[in-house]
Amino acid sequence: MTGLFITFEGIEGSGKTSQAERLAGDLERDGYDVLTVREPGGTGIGEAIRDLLKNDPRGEHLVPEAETLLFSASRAQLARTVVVPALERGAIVVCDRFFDSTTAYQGYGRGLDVDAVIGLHGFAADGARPDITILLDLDVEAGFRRLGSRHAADGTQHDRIEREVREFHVRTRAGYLELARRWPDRFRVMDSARDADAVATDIRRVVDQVLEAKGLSNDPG
Ligand code: T5A
Repeated sequence: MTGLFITFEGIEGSGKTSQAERLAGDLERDGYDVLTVREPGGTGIGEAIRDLLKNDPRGEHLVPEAETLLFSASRAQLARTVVVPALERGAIVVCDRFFDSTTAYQGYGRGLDVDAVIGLHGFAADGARPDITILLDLDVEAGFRRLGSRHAADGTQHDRIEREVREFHVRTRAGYLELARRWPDRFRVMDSARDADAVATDIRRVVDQVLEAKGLSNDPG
């Protein structure tokens, strides 16, 4: 696959959506062919699964294994119909969460066998593997303070996973950091407690290095 696959990961409120949108906008302005997607979702089927996983009362009865497979099912649809075709045409794909979310949340957070969860990813993702994964690391309390402000501003409520106990989110954060240690070439850990502009500058620097290394940079300088 000739394009560049960038994923954003982190706990609730760590700033993935804001930073993914910002990076995609900056790259588009610089003339790159960019596609932004999110997980779960990004396709009609994926968005239906997203609703079931986040907001549908029937989701309250999901067992962890079924939850894992539903996230993987959304990914299977997104990878084959959107991500892989875009990478094959040479685009930059910016994805707000991908398979590392399943390892962190369902593996470490729920306590499933981590290597069994990782074993699902190749099949679900059709072999798509991020070139670079930006892990926005943030303290759980700080993430929930940000989410609280956003929910107060837009009148929304915590979804099913946001309502999980604090320890679940602490395990998930620690799991992400473990994954970053396991795949240091792919992960870049950013301190997301900082000002959003500072985080965005660091992200762009990292992405420019990867574009350069893959021979995809359109910067003549
Ligand atoms: N999930 C997902 C799994 O359990 N397994 C899986 O395999 C997958 C794929 C998805 C849920 O599903 C779970 C994880 C999630 O619980 P979602 O709505 O996509 O649900 O949830 P999140 O991805 O967590 O999105 P959030 O919107 O909750 O958080 P973000 O994207 O990390 O944060 P963002 O950018 O929306 O920012 C939150 C607030 O903080 C502010 C923003 O303006 C916003 O108000 N903010 C900052 N404030 C100060 N300083 C900064 N640096 C800031 N950056 C952002």
